[in-house]
Amino acid sequence: MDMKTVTNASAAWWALAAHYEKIKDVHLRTLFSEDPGRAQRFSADGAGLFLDYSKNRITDETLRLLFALAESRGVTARRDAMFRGEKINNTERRAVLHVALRAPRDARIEVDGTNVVPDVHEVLDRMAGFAEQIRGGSWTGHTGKRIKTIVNIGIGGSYLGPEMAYRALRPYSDRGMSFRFVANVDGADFSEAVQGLDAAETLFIVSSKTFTTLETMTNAATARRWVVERLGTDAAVARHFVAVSTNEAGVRDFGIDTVNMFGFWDWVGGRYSMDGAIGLSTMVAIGPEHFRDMLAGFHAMDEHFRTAPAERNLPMLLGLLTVWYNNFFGAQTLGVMPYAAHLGRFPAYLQQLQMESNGKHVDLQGRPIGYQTGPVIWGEPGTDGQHSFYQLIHQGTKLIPCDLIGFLQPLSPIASQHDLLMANLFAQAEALAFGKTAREVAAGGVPEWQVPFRVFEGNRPTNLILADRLDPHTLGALVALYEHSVFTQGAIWDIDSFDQWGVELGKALALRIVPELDSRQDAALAHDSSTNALIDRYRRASQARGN
Ligand code: G6Q
Repeated sequence: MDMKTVTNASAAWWALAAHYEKIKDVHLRTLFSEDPGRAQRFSADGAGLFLDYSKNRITDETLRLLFALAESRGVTARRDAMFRGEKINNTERRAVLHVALRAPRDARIEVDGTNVVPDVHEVLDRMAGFAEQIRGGSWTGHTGKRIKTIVNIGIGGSYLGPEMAYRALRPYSDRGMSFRFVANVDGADFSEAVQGLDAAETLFIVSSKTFTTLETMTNAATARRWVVERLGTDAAVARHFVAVSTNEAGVRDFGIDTVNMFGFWDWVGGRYSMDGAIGLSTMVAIGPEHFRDMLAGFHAMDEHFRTAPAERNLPMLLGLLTVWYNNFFGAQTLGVMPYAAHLGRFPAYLQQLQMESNGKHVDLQGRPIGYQTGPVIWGEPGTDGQHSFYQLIHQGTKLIPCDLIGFLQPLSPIASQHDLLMANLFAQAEALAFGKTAREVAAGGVPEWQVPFRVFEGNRPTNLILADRLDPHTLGALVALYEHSVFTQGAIWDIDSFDQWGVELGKALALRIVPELDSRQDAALAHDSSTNALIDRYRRASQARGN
């Protein structure tokens, strides 16, 4: 617990710290045996998702104190300010309105006195028109062939959401088409993505909010050369490239007709943008109708977050539980394990959403913070993780709260395996919570000397999130659940969850070193001795390979 260094902690914070001292050694076994109504009381529904949070190390008193903390930190007031379009992204002086991307046509959300909802729907309608042309075959490539493959070029927020959503919703996608993603500036990423493709049937979506990002611009230029070399003319670019961006001039300079540009706005952060134009590849894959179902799922969770009382408010509960473990139990990480192969990239998506948003060291006034902010997020699909790192969660020395996500209905035609998948999910949550005592182990006939190795302490907290099936609506609700959980955490910690100065730094740093890597350069290097030596070693290797 890092309370000792908290300088501006409220009474609510200190009350939680005192409560932690009382509860820290209480076992979930005791909490369950003393309270038969626990599972029912500590569960809630919203936007088609069911959350069982009873296997957390909490009591009614914990919740009461966490809600008091939220109240004292003004979480609901800040939430309402976000929905009203106020400029709550303090350091960039911007509104934070990803909720407007999924607002219904007749909603009204103003930024600087202008209702932004009609603009959102104008872009969505244009995206739908484009998606239909591609899917229906009326948009053809330069040689008149139908487009069969879409390659999304983008990185960070312009990549992780589209790739995650495509994988998650593949069963709803047009199986006659393929979708590939290029993010890394490593040329291998591009080469692999275009392996075996016919340029005449390939369309690139260059996705970049700024249209200046080094990786994306480099890959886009490579793609352009790849198309022009194969189709023999610059004129091919018009039929094989479209752009998603806020930078019209940049798109035009690249040679893409701005008729084929799909815009968004500075009030949409990159990691909050998969439900707008950045989701163009998703819309082409699953079609406009399914995309609208996904937006409806997002919106349903927005409404739930906006209106449900704290004790039934899923994002609020998830956010507060994260704070509980992060700041009072000293948990450094949070595991997210989807029991669904289609959600293979969901942990990576959440990693950016959470860690870029809440990995901050100063408060909204720029003052250093004396408490822990965002945890490390990580995870892999169950059941795969069970055969690798779950060991440490069960029997290691660290406390790792986990969110386990499952679906009642299978998506796969091999439905018979679904029982096995779900049995694993329920069994893991049970084992993590209740463990196995020495007496239970010994009763199984285990030799005495082996007993300590086979004891499971238990008391490992989990949230269990269940939905009927993984479909577009559910995915939208699930992503919005985490967006608003992140929001809740950020409001408690009094940080700006919507800037990303750490990313901006990375964008600038490499540019200084690029020219220094040229092996013909022999100008003295002015970095530290380690960086100088590394650059020098690279130059020599380049010389050796004749570059
Ligand atoms: C997201 C971040 C970051 C961003 C990428 C790509 O919130 O700002 O991940 O999405 O750096 O930026 P562009 O879309 O401008 O290329």
